[in-house]
Amino acid sequence: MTMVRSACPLNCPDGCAFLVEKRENSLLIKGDPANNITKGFICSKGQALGKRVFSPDRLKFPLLRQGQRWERVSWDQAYLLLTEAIKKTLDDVGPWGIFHHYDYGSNGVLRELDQRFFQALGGVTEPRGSMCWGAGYQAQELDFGGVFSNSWEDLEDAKTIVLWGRDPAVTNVHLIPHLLGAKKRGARVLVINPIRVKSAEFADEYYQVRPGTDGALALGLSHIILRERWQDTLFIQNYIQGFEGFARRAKEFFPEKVAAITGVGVTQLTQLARAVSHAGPVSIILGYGLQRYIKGGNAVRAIDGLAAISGNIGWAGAGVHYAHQYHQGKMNSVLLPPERYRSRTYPHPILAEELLKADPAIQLAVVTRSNPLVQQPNSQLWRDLWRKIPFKVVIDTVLTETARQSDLVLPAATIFEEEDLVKTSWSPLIHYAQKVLEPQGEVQAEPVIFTELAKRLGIEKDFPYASSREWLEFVLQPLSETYEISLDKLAQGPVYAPYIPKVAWENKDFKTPSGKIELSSELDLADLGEAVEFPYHLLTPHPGNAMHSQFHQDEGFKVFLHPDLAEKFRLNHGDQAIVETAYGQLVAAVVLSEDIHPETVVLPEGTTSEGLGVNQLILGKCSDIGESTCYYEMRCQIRKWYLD
Ligand SMILES: Nc1nc2c(c(=O)[nH]1)N[C@H]1C(S)=C(S)[C@@H](COP(=O)(O)OP(=O)(O)OC[C@H]3O[C@@H](n4cnc5c(=O)[nH]c(N)nc54)[C@H](O)[C@@H]3O)O[C@H]1N2
Ligand SMILES: Nc1nc2c(c(=O)[nH]1)N[C@H]1C(S)=C(S)[C@@H](COP(=O)(O)OP(=O)(O)OC[C@H]3O[C@@H](n4cnc5c(=O)[nH]c(N)nc54)[C@H](O)[C@@H]3O)O[C@H]1N2
Ligand code: SF4
Ligand SMILES: [Mo]
Repeated sequence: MTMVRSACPLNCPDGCAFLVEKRENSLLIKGDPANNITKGFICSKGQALGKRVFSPDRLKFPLLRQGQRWERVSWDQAYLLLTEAIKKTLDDVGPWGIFHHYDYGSNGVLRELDQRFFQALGGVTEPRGSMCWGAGYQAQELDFGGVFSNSWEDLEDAKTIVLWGRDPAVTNVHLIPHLLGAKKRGARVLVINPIRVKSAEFADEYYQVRPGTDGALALGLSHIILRERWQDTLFIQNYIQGFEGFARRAKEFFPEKVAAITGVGVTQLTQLARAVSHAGPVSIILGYGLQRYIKGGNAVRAIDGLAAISGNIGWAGAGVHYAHQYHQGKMNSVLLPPERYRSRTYPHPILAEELLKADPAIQLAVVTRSNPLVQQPNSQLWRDLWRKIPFKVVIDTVLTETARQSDLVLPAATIFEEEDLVKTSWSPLIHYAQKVLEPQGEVQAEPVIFTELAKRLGIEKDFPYASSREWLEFVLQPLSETYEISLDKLAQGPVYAPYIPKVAWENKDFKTPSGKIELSSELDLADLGEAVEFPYHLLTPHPGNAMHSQFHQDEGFKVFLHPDLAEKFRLNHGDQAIVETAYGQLVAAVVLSEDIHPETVVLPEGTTSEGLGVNQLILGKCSDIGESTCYYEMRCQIRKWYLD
């Protein structure tokens, strides 16, 4: 049987190398055993992608809503309906009357042609900021002038590895062999998380921090390091701007005060400060969880500062690993240059609220590679918005909840039905995902959909390529000219991008205005205050066997509670509990776990088969930096559900 090379398109840091075998009515997907990162292993979500191609949920034909039911329509009818809606909106109020919502439901580079299409219309209404990582991302841009991390193999040079708000055993499994490799070579792994997460099983130390207090923790550790003169003075002199201000701020964070804020005891704080300053090189692997708070950007800046004053930036085995942007500018982008269009943008966290009062009002919404009615905060407001917008169109591979509430649904090809390139912001690999099988039913590849729409609207000159192959050659052109990385070469297997160094910032050429690491003196950190009505922190982290709303949790919601907290409310394992916030409530089955912080309620995100998600509990709020969504800045109350 022939195996075709492909790659995982899911929004996951690992970007696995797939070998795919086409069978009758199924695809067998294996991790490439020869690939140094994938190492022959893929997770259940990757395996499920093969089943999804043929699943009964799969969208195969364009569908038009007719009252309460869906009617199958031809592509010609679908294109006509959508282009008429676009033309009418352009005539009535101009391009800002069109709303385009997209996120990263697929890592394929040609999936970004959706944005190009709306840019070619002159720029429509779209989100800005982030549903995901924006606060930390922009924090690192302020501190270092860019977001870069040492390579995965480099972890084996680390002596201490801090998994700070990240649980690679769930969200980044291919990092685990590198962590275990480092351990074998004598490194110690420390975990800082309000939950004793799965990765804590192989860690040497676990620090249970109160949610939202990592900034205070980092400044408290900096306080001890500076008080004990454990800092790296030479590194500070040469490479840091703003050290005095940072030190002044850290001085306010006495260990006793920090212990009260974070819940991490003074002895543990000293132990941690000693590890960061004495047991280097230290690699801090940051998750995105700790920046999903109102002061999340400043928290990441405080952690960057801690790493910097202890001299842990720019060396083998060191660094604050958040993500990497090495691919940026290396390939041709399918987006149009910014001077070609003028969009109207609103921040992700308050998008629904802003769109409800936008002038001109939204007449047409188009959703691609995302499921905002489930994944955005303020679910109820999104439903209000959806009812108000006259015509809504979704392009997806399955009938999502957003699609179910829309008017026209266009079926998109999966990664296996049309070729694409895949890269991620963690992995160093560039993959060529080749076509494995003909599209199911009448599904169309997105390059075809947007080219057809462009032709019908007279903007075809911005869609000059006749096939995905030609688009991919355009994207790869700089790489094939400089490094001979062509599609033919990638067809032999993924390539380790030659421009990605092992060590980030090795030359200490920080891209900030001063050329140095720029620390802030005004770090504005969380003030937890008293929350009487809703006393518990509500965390809605990523689910183990699902990717956000993809791959349903048929058994319904589960809420994880510390037994001490459960006892207060006479809740036992398996009971139904009502989780209530200032925004909404839902019912979930109780799971008791000693691993959870006792003041914290954990309700992993995902969706039920009815299309409900945890964001019916979450109010959208903007982070301090980066206009990111503060999903975890939420308090709740719990009680028993007595009705059976
Ligand atoms: N299985 C699975 N894997 C995924 C995804 C998925 O949905 N499912 N999603 C992918 C995507 S889009 C992303 S962005 C990444 C995200 O990957 P991660 O950043 O690793 O995952 P998250 O679930 O977002 O949250 C990370 C961790 O933050 C912790 N946390 C929450 N609040 C705090 C806090 O205040 N302080 C500290 N120190 N820790 C805190 C949570 O307990 C959780 O363990 O995962 C990717 N991988
Ligand atoms: N409460 C809470 N909410 C959260 C988070 C949290 O931790 N807690 N995490 C946030 C984070 S980190 C993220 S990244 C967002 C994710 O938000 P979304 O990206 O909206 O989440 P998904 O459920 O993964 O939806 C992606 C959609 O893309 C579709 N898709 C897949 N491939 C293709 C393709 O090739 N073409 C097209 N057109 N569609 C495709 C999938 O079928 C799916 O419906 O959610 C955020 N929401
Ligand atoms: S979701 Fe991540 S770990 Fe799973 S197969 Fe895809 S890239 Fe690999
Ligand atoms: Mo994300």
